[in-house]
Amino acid sequence: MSEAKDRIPAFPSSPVPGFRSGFAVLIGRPGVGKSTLLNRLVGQKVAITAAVPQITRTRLSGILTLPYTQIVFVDTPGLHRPRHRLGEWMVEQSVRALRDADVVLLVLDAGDGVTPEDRAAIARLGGVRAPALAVLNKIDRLPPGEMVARLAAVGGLHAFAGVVPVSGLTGANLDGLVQAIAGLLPEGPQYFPPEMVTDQPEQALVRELIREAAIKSTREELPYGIAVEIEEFTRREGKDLLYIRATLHVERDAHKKMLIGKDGRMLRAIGQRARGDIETLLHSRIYLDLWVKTSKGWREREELIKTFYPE
Ligand SMILES: Nc1nc2c(ncn2[C@@H]2O[C@H](COP(=O)(O)OP(=O)(O)OP(=O)(O)O)[C@@H](O)[C@H]2O)c(=O)[nH]1
Ligand SMILES: [Mg+2]
Repeated sequence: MSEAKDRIPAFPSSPVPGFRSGFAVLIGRPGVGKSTLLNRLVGQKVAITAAVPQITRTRLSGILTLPYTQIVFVDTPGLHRPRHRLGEWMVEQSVRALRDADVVLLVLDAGDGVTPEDRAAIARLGGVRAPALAVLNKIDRLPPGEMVARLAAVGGLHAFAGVVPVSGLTGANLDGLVQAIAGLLPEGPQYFPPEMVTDQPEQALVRELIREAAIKSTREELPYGIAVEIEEFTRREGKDLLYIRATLHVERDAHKKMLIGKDGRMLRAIGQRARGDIETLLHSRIYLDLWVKTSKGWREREELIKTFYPE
């Protein structure tokens, strides 16, 4: 049993004999669709996604509880070659998650073929004891008739326990994926109550939804240099209103100007976009108070990374 599991008290219930449970860790190069898959598998948006790669920054879980299994999916930042301290920290998050895996899900993009970055991600499986499934995602992008050859090519890359074609976008064959994972998990208890969908506290989900709104509203290099810090999160009694004050940190003054926009238009648009998502998530009216601050070169600064992403 891994250390992580030793710390989690088993939920007091009596699952069926032969119940299987454990951690299924999603890894792969940035942008292959790990977070989209996670959201679809647990039926709720627990991770933010975007058309640009290197979006997920921390490990986070999405929990699927079925009558015969409980799978704790662990989403990770994409495995890539880091260019700054934040990137190194992100890759460390992925590598640490791999150590606790019961099953590894190595995700590939069927539309792209196998890239050198995919090969580098697969090479990371060398030291991992847990069985690995290759998950060939985005099969909706694959021309008809190419599936068999593609599955065979992927199967030849590593001693995978299986190769499973899916689409996180359309939901195709996700049942097949869940069955393949359950078949590789050890027998074990239900670690979490069935209604629990993620290990992230509300404030972390809100922080990410604000970051996603900022990413989707901006372009070029700006999305990568944004970090969100929640400064206040209070329920205004008697008003059915949650007051959230958050600061968007950027690396340069020029970026601060861009994020605020002419007459504050950009920041207002980000706020509107985020507010809708947060209200859906929390089923509550919110007042969102956004600020922008330059935190010079924060992606190279360990102390700031730790402040923005406390463990
Ligand atoms: N066509 C298609 N697009 C998909 C599918 N799954 C994900 N995408 C798209 O791929 C892009 C990246 O998806 P993410 O889920 O953010 O990818 P990721 O692997 O989590 O990326 P990082 O967090 O940056 O490592 C988004 O634009 C998704 O909409 C799929 O099955 N089919
Ligand atoms: Mg992601």
